[in-house]
Amino acid sequence: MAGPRTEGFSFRVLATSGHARRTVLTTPHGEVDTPTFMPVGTQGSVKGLTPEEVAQTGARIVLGNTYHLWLRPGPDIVSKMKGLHGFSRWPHAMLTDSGGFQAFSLGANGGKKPGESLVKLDEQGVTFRSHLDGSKQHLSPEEAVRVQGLLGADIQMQLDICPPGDSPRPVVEAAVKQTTRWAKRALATPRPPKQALFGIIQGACFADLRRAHAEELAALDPGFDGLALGGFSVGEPIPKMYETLHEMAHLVDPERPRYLMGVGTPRDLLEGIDAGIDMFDCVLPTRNARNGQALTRFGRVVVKQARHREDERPIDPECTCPCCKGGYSRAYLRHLYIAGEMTVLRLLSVHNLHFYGELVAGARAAIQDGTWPAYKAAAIARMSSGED
Ligand code: PRF
Ligand code: ZN
Repeated sequence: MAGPRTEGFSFRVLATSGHARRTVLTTPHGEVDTPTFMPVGTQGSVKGLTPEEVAQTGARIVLGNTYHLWLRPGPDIVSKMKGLHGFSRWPHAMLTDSGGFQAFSLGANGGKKPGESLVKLDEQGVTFRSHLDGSKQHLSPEEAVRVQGLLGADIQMQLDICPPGDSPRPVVEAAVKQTTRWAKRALATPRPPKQALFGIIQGACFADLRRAHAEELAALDPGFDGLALGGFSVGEPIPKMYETLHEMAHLVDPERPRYLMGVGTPRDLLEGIDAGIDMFDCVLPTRNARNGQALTRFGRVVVKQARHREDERPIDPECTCPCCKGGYSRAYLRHLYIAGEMTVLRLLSVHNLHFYGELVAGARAAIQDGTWPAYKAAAIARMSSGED
């Protein structure tokens, strides 16, 4: 078996319930209790919030994006400013995504002429045009490690290939093989000490490809510090994602953290945890907040709706977040939203991240005290009750 890997990191499983796990991931910037949710700070900031506000939602690890920070302000500036931790003043753990996935989704809009083919893939890496100024950029597995080294997060992700959710099997097989070749190159590239590296399993909804890829990546030596599942929530039917997760996530090396990338809704988190996932990230809670949507134990509250015009209740009377506990009424939040005041976007972001934080904290407690199946069932039933 591949031995323990990066200095400053350790991983312990404290309790299990079925495939669900309660674990602790130790990083140079503190311990992360899992299952955990990582708020997304794409450009070095969780949109609208200060690091203190993010930490108050219960988050102890956030995600940054290599793609964005590489293009602006550039890794050399971030490095000179004491890395992403020093630059952004986030004191807890941090992970950066490798950039390939964002190059595919954003670089696709970076060209000067509409319809121009903008993202090119070859053995070396990904060539794309910056969505900021159209300039040509190239990202290789080695460059992704180098840039993430300068950014200095606790955890790096390898460069990978994420095919669209409806890709035929041969396309997915090619993406898996390419991702393995890049995994080896990423592991062979020197990186700063005390910086972990996670591998990424692809394979879309072909459970057999996923299982084989998980084994192949887990067998690499020197090994990855964690294994992620990429390529989910990219257009495939949601029940298919759940089915595939349940068929393979628990088979990913149990001695390493398992991270489901870019997923998802509260229901997705519950299903992912049940399948054996430890870590999640998604823009959904913060992006929906900025679109005026609060996520609650009872489902969504769309703040701009006329039915909230004279509603004195907070978003969720039982929520302990600064927005709900602070007594801000739905009527006031609706007014702010319609008037275009940014305060409401901050308040809803705080509420949504707090809700996600409570959801995973509740899952941790339930796994530990043996009530996980009941916790999951009750949370799902409540969310779909539509009651508010
Ligand atoms: N790969 C990487 N980042 C990602 C994904 C992926 O497949 C996804 C897919 N849900 C989100 N973010 N590197
Ligand atoms: Zn709240």
